[in-house]
Amino acid sequence: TTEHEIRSQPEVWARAIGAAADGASVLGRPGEQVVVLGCGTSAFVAESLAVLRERAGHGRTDAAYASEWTPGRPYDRVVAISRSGTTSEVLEALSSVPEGTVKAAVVGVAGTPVAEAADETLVLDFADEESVVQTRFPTSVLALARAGLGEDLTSVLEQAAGVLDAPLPVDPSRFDHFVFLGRAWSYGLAQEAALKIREAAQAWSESYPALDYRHGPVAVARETSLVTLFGAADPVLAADIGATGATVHHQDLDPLVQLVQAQRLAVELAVARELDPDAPRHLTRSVVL
Ligand code: F1P
Repeated sequence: TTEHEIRSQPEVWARAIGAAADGASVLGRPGEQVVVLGCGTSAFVAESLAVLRERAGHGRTDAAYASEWTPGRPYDRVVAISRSGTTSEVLEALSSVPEGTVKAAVVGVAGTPVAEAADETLVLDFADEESVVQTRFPTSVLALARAGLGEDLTSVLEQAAGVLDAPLPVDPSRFDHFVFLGRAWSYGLAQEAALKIREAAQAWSESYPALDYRHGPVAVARETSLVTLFGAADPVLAADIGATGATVHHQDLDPLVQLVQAQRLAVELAVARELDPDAPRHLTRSVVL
């Protein structure tokens, strides 16, 4: 299931991009001050989305874990992301949005409590998933957002189709420690990649803003560490990490396509460890309290 959902991404992203013309305004109209909320995977999507929107000049955009957000700073719009549309902390956050602020939601399933609690809802039912572990829903939200911000994603779709037809460039079973580093909007993707490794393969994984990795966390890097750089490669950083004996991995691909590679890595690692990536330990499809 997870593997099928990973493979379907170029096709599903194309639909998401097609939905941007009508749907992207739910994520914020130009000039609005916005905060984006979510839990787990959806919190990382919120982080990436906030950087993309602010950098595109569409207005101040913050991101927060739904469980930690309380109304304080004024916003024009609160955008909640939830594939299931049932996550308790997301519902709780929406219920505390002050009068006069637009409540918006991006969900995988129409008619769910999160969808119903919002004034404006974007339903990406074609990107919804059977798997517990999220793969194509979060990437589709980001593809839609980027298209809505005016990006042409034609080459991103081509890259994604290309990598899915090729074997992974690294054998994950050689490693027992996985680090993902990102910058700007790709930091959210790095966090999501590390979460995939934990969820699907129960392996030790970490994520940091790329240049912060040298400020402490690199102390545990060793020969069995695989450190993947998202976004543009930094040769000095790569050399510093390589000096620890760790393997540094970077592919010259769009960061969203690099996330697809990390999703595949998580599934391959799970299989190598004799785990079923479709049945992650201790997890349910959504957390309802
Ligand atoms: C959020 C989430 C998932 C996670 C797990 C529990 O769900 O934290 O990211 O993988 O399945 O739920 P949602 O609010 O996006 O449905």
